[in-house]
Amino acid sequence: MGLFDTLKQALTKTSNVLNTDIRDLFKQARLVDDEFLRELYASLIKTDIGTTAANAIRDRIKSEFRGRRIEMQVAVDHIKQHFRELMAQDVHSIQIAESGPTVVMVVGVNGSGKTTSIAKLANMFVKQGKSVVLGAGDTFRAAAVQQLAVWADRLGVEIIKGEQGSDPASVAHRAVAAARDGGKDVCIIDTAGRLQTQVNLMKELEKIRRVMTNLIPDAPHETLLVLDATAGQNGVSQAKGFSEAAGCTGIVLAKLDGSAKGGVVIPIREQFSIPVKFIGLGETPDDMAAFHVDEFVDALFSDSL
Ligand SMILES: Nc1nc2c(ncn2[C@@H]2O[C@H](COP(=O)(O)OP(=O)(O)O)[C@@H](O)[C@H]2O)c(=O)[nH]1
Ligand SMILES: [Mg+2]
Repeated sequence: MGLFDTLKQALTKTSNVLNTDIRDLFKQARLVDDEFLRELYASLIKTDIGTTAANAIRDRIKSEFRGRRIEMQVAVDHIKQHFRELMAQDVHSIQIAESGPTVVMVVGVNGSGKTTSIAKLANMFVKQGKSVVLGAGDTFRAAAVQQLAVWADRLGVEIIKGEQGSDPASVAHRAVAAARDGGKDVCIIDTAGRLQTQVNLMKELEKIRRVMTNLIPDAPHETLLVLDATAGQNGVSQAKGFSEAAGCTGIVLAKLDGSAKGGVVIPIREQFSIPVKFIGLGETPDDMAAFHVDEFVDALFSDSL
């Protein structure tokens, strides 16, 4: 299956909502009146694009077409164009270190998809011919270390672990040192889930960063915030505070395949100054794609093209 088909399949839940509603809206060419605009707004809102964006799209369709009959294809093309504008960003990959290993730290709340996303990133780097060291910095739960160890084994990459309950900063230190001293290309550090309100855990993140910087002055080169797309708009604003506090440089939007709320990319793009770098499309290491706005919008509306 090609990447676009994978993306399209992963976005089925969201695109079903959009396309079913849109097809229903346009059983025949529709007069753009208040009723039509209300229905359009309601279907947009279901995908979690947020009220600001849904209002903006409705108002633009209103000002362009009010009182006229509109064909579905014309309306879809306009809506897609609005989506593209609201999501607009360049494609971003991982920022690579100028010399020495690239250090990537992965943060977010519990269960958002951090460890799985690390397996996907490691897989991507291995396929690029790069050597990878993982740091099992979620020392809270033995199962978390085990989960990462299983991925490391399957992907054939090195892993640095600590005892359960040990200092995650010390694991991060050993992992970054192993990558530097072993001449590895990439070091990815897992962390325990946390909330911005957990002051000690936020201080712990700072400590993890500090030990990395002590070893490699410009590390971490990338701090990825993993967000769970099934949560939709809930939590986007809290995540923004977290992202700023943790110095995040990019977003991984995981679990898009399980979500009908794929429109959440819009409030994420509205509220975050950092780009969406990758999207999670399933549970295996291959189920990740770089985030391309045009491709994403095409996949969302693929059934009504
Ligand atoms: N369907 C789907 N499941 C995912 C994705 N990413 C993670 N998961 C699942 O979400 C659950 C939590 O993921 P995990 O990586 O352990 O989250 P963590 O607590 O943030 O490390 C696991 O069951 C993963 O298999 C994704 O992109 N799609
Ligand atoms: Mg984890």
